[in-house]
Amino acid sequence: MPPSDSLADFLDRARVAIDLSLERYLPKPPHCPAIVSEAMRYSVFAGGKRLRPILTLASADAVARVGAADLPQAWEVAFPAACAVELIHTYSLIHDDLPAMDNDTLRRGRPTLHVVYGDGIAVLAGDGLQAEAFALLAREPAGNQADLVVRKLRVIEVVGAAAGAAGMVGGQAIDLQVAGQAPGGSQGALRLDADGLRDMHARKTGAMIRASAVAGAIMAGASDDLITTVDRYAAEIGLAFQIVDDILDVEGSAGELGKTAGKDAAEAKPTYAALYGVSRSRQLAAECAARAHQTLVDAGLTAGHLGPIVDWIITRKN
Ligand code: GRG
Repeated sequence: MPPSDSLADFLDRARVAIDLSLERYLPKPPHCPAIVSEAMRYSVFAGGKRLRPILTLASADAVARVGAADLPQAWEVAFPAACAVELIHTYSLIHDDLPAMDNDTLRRGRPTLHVVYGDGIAVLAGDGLQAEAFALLAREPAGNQADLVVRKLRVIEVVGAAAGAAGMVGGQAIDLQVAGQAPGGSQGALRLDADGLRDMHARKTGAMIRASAVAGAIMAGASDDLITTVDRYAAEIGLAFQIVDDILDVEGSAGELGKTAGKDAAEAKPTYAALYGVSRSRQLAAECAARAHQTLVDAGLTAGHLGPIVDWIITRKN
């Protein structure tokens, strides 16, 4: 990426390249049954923002700009990880929309996958996307140089932990308990205070956002200190992302969001908007954004797109 490109240019180019690679990486007949290939593609190419893969690429790019790697090479080497985190994210949305979970019929502006293909194929498409993600992380970039293999293994560990029981799966389990859809303790549905809400979101949404950014830094060859910086930055934007998501659920329309609006309030879900009100929630998101920027400044990681991405997350409308 040329040093002068704007965030809008970066997002455009990244999205085109991500979509081309996702198409190439996803299996198709005769390697898999047509229905699995079609179902995976239905959700993967439904028009998501690509935030997580963009974070992977932007982290690799930022790390390269402070000299840890060659710029075009950093982008190339981080690409499979960028695509893998989007596959895992898409799987999580497919499963989240199932009747057994959030039971939603609209996602990314389209009927949800189970509405079109049925619950069974939706479960399998999600399972398949997750498995394909880890196969991709292990396979690419190809090569048996010790350094590359070590980076790939580290990314597999980071992404696996973020997607797993301590991360996204754990957060989703808490969400089910809160919704009264899983045993939540002696009192019925689990109730969350502010710390509990933060913890649930740190797992459910935050863990994969952190892993996406950290994966880019690792693949680009960042030092442990830089990886820690990227992780701290991503923890702040992960929380900001969730707070904004809660505000958008109150203020956005289904047309803008591409998903059902007003669902949190209708189901009396604990959200930042419900707990703090919209105005205080906006302040909290702005505080996260300020801390994310400061983290970059303190580590001298201000060149590139990580800073502008913070502002995109705060001002997004979908
Ligand atoms: C099923 C294990 C499992 C986990 C599901 C991510 C998730 C966990 C559920 C999604 C529920 C939800 C709407 C959470 C709010 C934040 C969020 C993850 C929104 C969707 O992410 P975006 O806005 O979506 O990045 P796009 O479609 O742009 O990729």
